[in-house]
Amino acid sequence: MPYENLDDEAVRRRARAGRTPQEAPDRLRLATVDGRTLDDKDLDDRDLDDRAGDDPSASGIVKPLPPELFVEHETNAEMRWDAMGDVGFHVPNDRFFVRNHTSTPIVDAATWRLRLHGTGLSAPRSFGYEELLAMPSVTRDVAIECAGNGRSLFTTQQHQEVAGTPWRLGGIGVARWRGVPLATVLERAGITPDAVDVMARGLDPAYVADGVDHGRVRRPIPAAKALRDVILAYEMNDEPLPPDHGHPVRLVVPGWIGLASVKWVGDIEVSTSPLSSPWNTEFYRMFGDAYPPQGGAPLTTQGVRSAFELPWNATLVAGRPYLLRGRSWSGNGRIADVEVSLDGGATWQRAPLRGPHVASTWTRWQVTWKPAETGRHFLLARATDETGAVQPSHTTHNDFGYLFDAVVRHPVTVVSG
Ligand SMILES: Nc1nc2c(c(=O)[nH]1)N[C@H]1C(S)=C(S)[C@@H](COP(=O)(O)O)O[C@H]1N2
Ligand SMILES: [Mo]
Repeated sequence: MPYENLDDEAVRRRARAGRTPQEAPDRLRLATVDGRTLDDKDLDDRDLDDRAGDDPSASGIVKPLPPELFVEHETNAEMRWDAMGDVGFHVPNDRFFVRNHTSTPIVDAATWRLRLHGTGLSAPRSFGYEELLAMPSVTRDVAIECAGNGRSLFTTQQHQEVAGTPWRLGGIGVARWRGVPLATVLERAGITPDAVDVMARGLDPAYVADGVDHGRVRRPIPAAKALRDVILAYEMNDEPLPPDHGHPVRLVVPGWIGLASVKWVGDIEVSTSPLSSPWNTEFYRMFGDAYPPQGGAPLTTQGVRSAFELPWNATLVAGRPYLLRGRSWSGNGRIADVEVSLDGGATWQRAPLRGPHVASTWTRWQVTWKPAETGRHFLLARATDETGAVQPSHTTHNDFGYLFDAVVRHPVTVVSG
């Protein structure tokens, strides 16, 4: 018997076509097994949807941000997980989340140059766009995820205060990136054996917060990581990098917090002594009661996380079979195992994994569920990665709400048919 497929593309298209932009953010539709549709309840924590307003330029993001695909948070836009159902392994460019400290700059590739400098090079060197395109390229599927992804769950699930963009779980995407290995460019620029740090800097406007000018976004990574698997990407999902994602060239740093993947790279400093910036001293470290006063070590890899491809507080009908789908990922490597609980954590079942199963991306899974009892339920997914790291039931608090990796309690409401 065919299970209700919440991902059915045709159903979702019809649902979207029936909605006006105004009502779209809060009214989501699920198909039922016999093809009828059903209005979903409003999001119960709508105040998280910190929309920048109707002016498309207010966010500083260039691409359209239709509310059925994105939730805007000031200069940022998160992907809606419930819109991932009709999407395959890669997130299309027009749906990929955007995290901008300021605004998307328009950079002309024809006049752009990548400048390399610093004590860790035999001499300064620069490259043009066409020169990069002519170098041997690599193509690789990699997830980019914001260190703050899941931040709002510190508040909604653990009742703790945190500062920063209130992402739910949509601050992640997987794309196919093509570009030049950073190692190739560093070697052509004559990186010295004693180089320790490599710091790319963006061409977007300087980041000013609370009256302090922090300069342009930049953050060092160890030379060993830069030489291992970092890509200077100029293509995203077989298209030239779009403006919002770093045109003409960005870093893609597999497994690491999204911040490391600097967009709109203008210059790269290579140094024989450790480099620092506000992004590895003041931000993107753990501060709070559980951490030393100067903060924990600068953040590097992402943790283990899972999400259901469902509206938050979806409405389902008792007695009908549903196919529940989701994805899990880890900065440490492949996902080894996913367990799902459909009764708020009382019992768990293994969720069969489906599709590609590649490190530094996500793994898709699915379970079937025929809800019996009406009322509010919590769906939980708990992933384990190949290093044995498993999602905890609680994440230790930190002031900026980074790296929320706890099992998420996804609310759904079951109504009688
Ligand atoms: N130059 C520059 N690079 C940047 C940022 C930025 O604001 N400016 N944001 C970083 C952060 S915090 C994240 S999570 C990723 C987001 O990449 P995306 O917008 O392509 O999804 O870009 C990173 N690179
Ligand atoms: Mo981020």
